Amino acid sequence: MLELYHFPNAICAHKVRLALSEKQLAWQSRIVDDPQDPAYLRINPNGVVPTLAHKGRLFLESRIISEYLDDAFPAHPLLPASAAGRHAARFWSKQIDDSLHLHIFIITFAAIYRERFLSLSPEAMQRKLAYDPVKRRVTLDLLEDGVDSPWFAAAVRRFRKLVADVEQALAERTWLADEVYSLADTDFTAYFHRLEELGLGYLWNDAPHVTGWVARVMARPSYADGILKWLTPADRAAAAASAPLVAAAARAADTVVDKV
Ligand SMILES: N[C@@H](CCC(=O)N[C@@H](CS)C(=O)NCC(=O)O)C(=O)O
Repeated sequence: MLELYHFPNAICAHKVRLALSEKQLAWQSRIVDDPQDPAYLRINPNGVVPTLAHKGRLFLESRIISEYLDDAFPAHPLLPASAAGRHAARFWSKQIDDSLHLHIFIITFAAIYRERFLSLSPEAMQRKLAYDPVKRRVTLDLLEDGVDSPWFAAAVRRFRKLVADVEQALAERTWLADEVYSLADTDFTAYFHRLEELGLGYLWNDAPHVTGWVARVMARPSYADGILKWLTPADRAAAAASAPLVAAAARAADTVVDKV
């Protein structure tokens, strides 16, 4: 039996649950309350979700968990058949690990998690701060300045570039990597969902191919199954409450030019 250790509303978990749903796999949900709990750290020493358990082994890292699922369960393939198509799918998803994950963290933290962090005791806050020194610095800056932080402005501009790249790709093919739906589409569904729920859907107002793709991925049963059904009323309310402020800050940030 497949077991997924996850948070209901973590973007990395959205990615894997979308893949599980697209592949029509049965799995057992293991919700992680505290990723720093020693018992969980024995499962995932990085103290993050998701973790997949299968046949007595543990699999870390959302992108390659989804690839593992595709390798282990060939039905309903989620990588294109051609070598070029597989490269294209990996090219998109690699960008998440290279930079987009940090940028979506910046936007989500400024929008939602900052308030929760600020209400923690100093000890609890220390415990939750990332070990990674760069992410720690970014988090401290966001705690200080929220959406006024230059990190927030940089993240918005990174997503503006992503939308332009996706628009160009979708002018040439039906799905992100190829003519077939792939892991690039599952991974980016999670990102576009997060951008939209936090008020940044305006980024693709003038991008008709992106707008069409967003509508198509969100119409797939996997979107409801992998993302929507896991959101609590509190998650939805927090996103809805912050979206207008985030959207206004993002529109302002979009016009700022980085100093060199
Ligand atoms: N590269 C990792 C990143 C994992 C990650 O950062 N997960 C976040 C949620 S998306 C997490 O668990 N953060 C710890 C926390 O929120 O306490 C992956 O893709 O699996």
